[in-house]
Amino acid sequence: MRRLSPSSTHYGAVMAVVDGDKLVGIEPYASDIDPSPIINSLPGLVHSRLRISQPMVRAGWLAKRHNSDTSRRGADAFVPVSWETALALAAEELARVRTEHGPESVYGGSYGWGSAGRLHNAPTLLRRMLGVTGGYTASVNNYSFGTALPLMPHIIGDFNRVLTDMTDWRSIASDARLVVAFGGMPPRNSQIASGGTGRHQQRDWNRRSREAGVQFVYIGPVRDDMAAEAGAEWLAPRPNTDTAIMLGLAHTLVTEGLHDRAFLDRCTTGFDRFLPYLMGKADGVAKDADWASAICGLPAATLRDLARRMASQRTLISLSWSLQRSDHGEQPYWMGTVLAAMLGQIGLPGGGIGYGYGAESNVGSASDGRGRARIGAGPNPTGRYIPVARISDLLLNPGMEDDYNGQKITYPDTRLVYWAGGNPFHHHQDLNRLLLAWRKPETVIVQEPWWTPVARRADIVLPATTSFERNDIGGAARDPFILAMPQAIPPVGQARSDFDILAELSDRGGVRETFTEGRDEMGWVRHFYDGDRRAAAEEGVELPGFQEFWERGHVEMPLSARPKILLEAFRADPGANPLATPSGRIEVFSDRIAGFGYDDCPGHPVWLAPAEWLGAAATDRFPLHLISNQPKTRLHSQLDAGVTSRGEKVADREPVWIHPTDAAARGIQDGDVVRLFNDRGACLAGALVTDRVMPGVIQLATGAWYDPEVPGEIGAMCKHGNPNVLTRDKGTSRLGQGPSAHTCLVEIAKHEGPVPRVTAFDPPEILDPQAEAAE
Ligand SMILES: Nc1nc2c(c(=O)[nH]1)N[C@H]1C(S)=C(S)[C@@H](COP(=O)(O)OP(=O)(O)OC[C@H]3O[C@@H](n4cnc5c(=O)[nH]c(N)nc54)[C@H](O)[C@@H]3O)O[C@H]1N2
Ligand SMILES: Nc1nc2c(c(=O)[nH]1)N[C@H]1C(S)=C(S)[C@@H](COP(=O)(O)OP(=O)(O)OC[C@H]3O[C@@H](n4cnc5c(=O)[nH]c(N)nc54)[C@H](O)[C@@H]3O)O[C@H]1N2
Ligand SMILES: [Mo]
Repeated sequence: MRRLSPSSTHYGAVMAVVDGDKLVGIEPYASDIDPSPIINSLPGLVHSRLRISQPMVRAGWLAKRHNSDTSRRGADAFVPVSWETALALAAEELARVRTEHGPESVYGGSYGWGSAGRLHNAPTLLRRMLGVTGGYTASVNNYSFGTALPLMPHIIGDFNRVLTDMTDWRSIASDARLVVAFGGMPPRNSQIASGGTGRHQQRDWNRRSREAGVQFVYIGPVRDDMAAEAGAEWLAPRPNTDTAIMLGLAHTLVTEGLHDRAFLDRCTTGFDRFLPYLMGKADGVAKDADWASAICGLPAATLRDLARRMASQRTLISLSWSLQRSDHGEQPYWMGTVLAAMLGQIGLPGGGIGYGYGAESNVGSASDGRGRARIGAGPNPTGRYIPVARISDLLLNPGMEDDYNGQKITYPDTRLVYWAGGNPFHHHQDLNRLLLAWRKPETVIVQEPWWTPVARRADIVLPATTSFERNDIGGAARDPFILAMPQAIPPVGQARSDFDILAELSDRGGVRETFTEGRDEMGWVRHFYDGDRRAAAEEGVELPGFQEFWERGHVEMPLSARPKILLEAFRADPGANPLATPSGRIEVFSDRIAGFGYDDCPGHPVWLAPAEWLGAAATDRFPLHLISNQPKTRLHSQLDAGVTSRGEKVADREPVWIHPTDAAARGIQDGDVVRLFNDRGACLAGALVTDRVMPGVIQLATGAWYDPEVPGEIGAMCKHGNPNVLTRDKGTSRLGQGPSAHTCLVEIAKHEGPVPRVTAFDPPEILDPQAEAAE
């Protein structure tokens, strides 16, 4: 007998189709006008030979424990063990490392998206367990907007607050005339919301805005990064030159008297200290449209014309998050904000600036997503942390001091790494460097549902359930839906929920109650819903009781009557409604940043040539700029083995988009297996020849499961197409220390000789426990 059970995923709210103990199908929510095809991968993967059937220990580690040969991670076979054994080993190792080396030698920064659900958020639960059992080294910020988070409080205020307050689509459709989108609003990216949504509406808003007369100008290297519905003009500059473009636009505004002096005087500080740089008084170089044109490759006339168009009508500047995931990624965010301030439309309906429209479905949403109580990490007794993308630096350089946002941080000596709900062998840059760093810890524990690249590189592997195998509650920030996630099927194999596993480890540390606060799974789910309900009541919205919600599967919160307009109150009265910046205004010049004394992020926005770009000397060896953007067919590396992702592979590999001119110059044809390489690494991919990517740029989306020809060997070629073997592992600057993946030069060639089989989707070798015991 088939039945339907509501649930939520980052790809959207779903109805699980269940037959007996099995998930046999998946359907989008009836309310979803543009459901994601990614959900179709779920049934096949929830029951799959890639699920980790029971706790496992790497054979070499089982034999020698913390004295094992750590270069065998990824190469050794695994030995199945009982939960008792696995949990005892994990608890003993945590205790040993903390006693011998101190709690800061445990790295629990464990970044990653895990699954939807406000209780079983694996990285948060892990921190909670590590916090109550003695402490650890944490991470701050994220990979998504990891530069904006430390930067923007100096410039405009708390960035999470800005995202919540951003001018919503209703205001854009009704009042904007021109939207200039640096980095686009990729429709594929807006199919995701962390926590899930009952309605994907980005494409619809693009269409409605266009029908209302809004013109879109899209500035970026890949045509598909603006929905066809927007009918945008496409300008394709060299990647990573946005700051130069913005400076060029700003220069035209000043020379033609089009900047809003009154707004700058009233709402910003430091413009006069920036102006000499812009006009060339400071360094003899006027940052005019001709100067910008020589850097970005767009005609100077196009830039001048665009500046005039922006000044003559209600204009919104949109900056994609991708812009700040590049070398000196602080600069386009700062300069974009300054450019918007010069236009003087910040705080007006449909005008000003926004960050990340299209990056997720809930950015620019009309909902403020009130409530949304969720599990917390709790305090960390050590107080130690790293900026999240500095993971390899941490492991490789114990004791080293580094700069971060005006502070000095010292890297602890990491002996144990515990990862839950993330995949660093997907998300981190320069995987060969990570591979070397990964040899440093004596013990690696990974908590995962599947045999992902990181699970294969662990010593102790703890199998986690998926959302369908436990109870939870979903719903994204800034999204109107609160989503019930009742358990649909029993756990697959011996998997246990993230909450359960970490409660057990807390128990072994003698602090179960501190971890659980006396609540079980359903106790927490009810607690969160009650929190949502109370928060709603304070706003005058009455939500149904828990039982009714749980049976119905969701509630949808009403939207505010008036559209949100970013910094509206500030604009109206900056004295009464100051920003959370040092001056209370938008900081064109920041004394605080200038005071840090960083040459890679001085006191006002500047053009700093990226380490790698199409204007660099290194293009003689590596002439193509690699854009490793978010994949259309999966979420990062999640569900790469599923039907939706595999359906779009080319010759079993990740498709690399290459312009016909670049392909022809290398004798590459559509469907060929090609090799991408630079000094950091190499991978194979499947060529997709298309003019949807500009000449000189290739696109290889992130997330193909890392699949080295020789597992464990540093520098081994990835057979499958993981771009992070090519990307650069360097912080954006000493200020943000964010990831800079979008700054990367490569070369590409047709692969010669036999084509190796992709083995990433074969589970690792699993030994017979009996045989091991007899040895
Ligand atoms: N080159 C390049 N690299 C990038 C980026 C880029 O633009 N270019 N973008 C970066 C960005 S913005 C991000 S956010 C990161 C994303 O990086 P990650 O968030 O690390 O990537 P995911 O593939 O989502 O990893 C989540 C892992 O959690 C596991 N998982 C799923 N559900 C559960 C669960 O219920 N419990 C447990 N324990 N585990 C679960 C999944 O199987 C998966 O292995 O990647 C970054 N990497
Ligand atoms: N389907 C799907 N959606 C996702 C995700 C996913 O994995 N799959 N991941 C989610 C996550 S975690 C995040 S953080 C967001 C990220 O959202 P974004 O940061 O917007 O994502 P990207 O896909 O990295 O980049 C978007 C586009 O920016 C353009 N771009 C790159 N570099 C430059 C540049 O220097 N200048 C200009 N002008 N343009 C540039 C490229 O055309 C690129 O495709 O997406 C989310 N949405
Ligand atoms: Mo992200």
